[in-house]
Amino acid sequence: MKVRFFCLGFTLVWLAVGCAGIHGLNLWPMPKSVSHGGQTLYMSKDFGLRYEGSNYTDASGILKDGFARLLDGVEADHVADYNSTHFDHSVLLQGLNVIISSFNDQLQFGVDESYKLSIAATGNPRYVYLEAQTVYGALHGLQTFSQLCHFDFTTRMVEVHQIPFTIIDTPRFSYRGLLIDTARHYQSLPMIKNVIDAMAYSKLNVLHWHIVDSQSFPLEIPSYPKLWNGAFSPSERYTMADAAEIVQYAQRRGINVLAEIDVPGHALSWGTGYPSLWPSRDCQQPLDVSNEFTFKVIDGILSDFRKVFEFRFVHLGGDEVNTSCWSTTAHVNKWLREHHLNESEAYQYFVLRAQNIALSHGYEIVNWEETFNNFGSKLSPKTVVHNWLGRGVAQQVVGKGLRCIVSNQDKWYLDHLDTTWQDFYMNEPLTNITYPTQQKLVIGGEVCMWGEHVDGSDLEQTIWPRAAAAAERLWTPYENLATDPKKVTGRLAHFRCLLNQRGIAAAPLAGPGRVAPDE
Ligand code: CP6
Repeated sequence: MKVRFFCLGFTLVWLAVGCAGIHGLNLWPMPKSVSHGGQTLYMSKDFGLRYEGSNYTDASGILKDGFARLLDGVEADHVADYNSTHFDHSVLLQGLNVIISSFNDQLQFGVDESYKLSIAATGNPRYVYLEAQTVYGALHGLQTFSQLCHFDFTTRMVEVHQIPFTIIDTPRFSYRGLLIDTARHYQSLPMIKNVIDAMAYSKLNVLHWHIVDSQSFPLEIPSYPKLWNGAFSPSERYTMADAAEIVQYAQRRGINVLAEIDVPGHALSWGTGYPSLWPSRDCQQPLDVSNEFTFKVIDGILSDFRKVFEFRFVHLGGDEVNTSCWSTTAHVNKWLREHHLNESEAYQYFVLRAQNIALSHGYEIVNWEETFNNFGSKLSPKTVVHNWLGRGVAQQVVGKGLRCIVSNQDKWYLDHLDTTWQDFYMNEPLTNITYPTQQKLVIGGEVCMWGEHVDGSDLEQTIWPRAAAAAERLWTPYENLATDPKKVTGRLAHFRCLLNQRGIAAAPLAGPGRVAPDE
């Protein structure tokens, strides 16, 4: 409730702020190709959605909802009614005509996200045309169109400039992620939805939900109902229905949810409800590798996940595992000797066994890069290696034929407050990867909002606008990206203003004033 009130307050204040400014097309992220003229049209009071030339029926209602959000976002309900005036009706945009080829509204990794958006030079009545293979491409087209609409507060009209135009667009990478961490600080459902909204505005398409960690286990697991005894408090928990609500909210905006259970490290909170998951009271992590119950619990969690988290991938962590207390705990040590495993072999055994459980539930796997660094050749070919430590790992991963997600901490960690939006913008996932077959294995990148130092009071302004800078890197063709971030400052400042208008507390770009002067 507090969060809702907070955001509403911002919305009301920001509504009074126009995002006028710089000439030209202030699109973010920049599409693949844009050609345009200089005519202006005005959105009709009855601006509507139609499907002429398409058999698409929008059975899911996803497009209709997206269109309603578009109208809401551009303040269409505040538009003056021209029917009662002597307004020249030939300059009115009557509606949006959408043509979608595929009836399949299932969201999955690699879904076609391309679209074409255009307004012709002439026509009576005038329409915007949006063509896409899938409804998810169409949603991106709606986002782009929303950025072309400007509400004029004096005339109370939504203006669309630069007509005629044709925009052809498709993402550079199919995985464009943002990590949130609900274990170090709980995040409310409205706040998570807010993050999802802003992801949709910037065309990010994977919410990596780092749900649990050592500090807390906030998620209900029906198979093992005592796991969420590890939550901070009874109110700081998510039911499975909550999780399903988040997944559905994200899906209807073209965003997949990548759920993570980080094992065997980062899992201390699991033992609050089931202490036998700890090697001992003195050694509470990593999870007890010698105990069959550990793998039963992982199996139970992933079987419950499968009912809610429909994305092709599940993230199994595998980072920062300090195995030393496996050797110093008597019963684990005995087990290691019986199985002829040293600590590092036991770590490998654990990760591979967890991988097999995930595979048995029909998931492909994402693991943090330490798993690759330690035993890359043993990983399932269905593994995507998630880089975080440094540069150069992606090159090695794709060299071994595995897929990779880039999140190098020196540039794409949002918890590093001294990393600037320019750093985020300039981080290139394909650095030193030149063979096209290897480039294809880099499925994308992800910015990470680790939760140790953020909660609902500062989450949004810590994420935005820096995550949006990375979003353009991941969306826009390499050839169209600025080599000097100064060239995009005005456009990003405009997008940040748009986020503010839509109720997202994005921070200012550095420098005083509404637009940072020259940085
Ligand atoms: N939590 C988990 C973290 C981090 C990782 N995993 C992390 C490590 C170093 C930095 C930031 C975050 N907080 N589970 C590493 C992937 Cl600098």
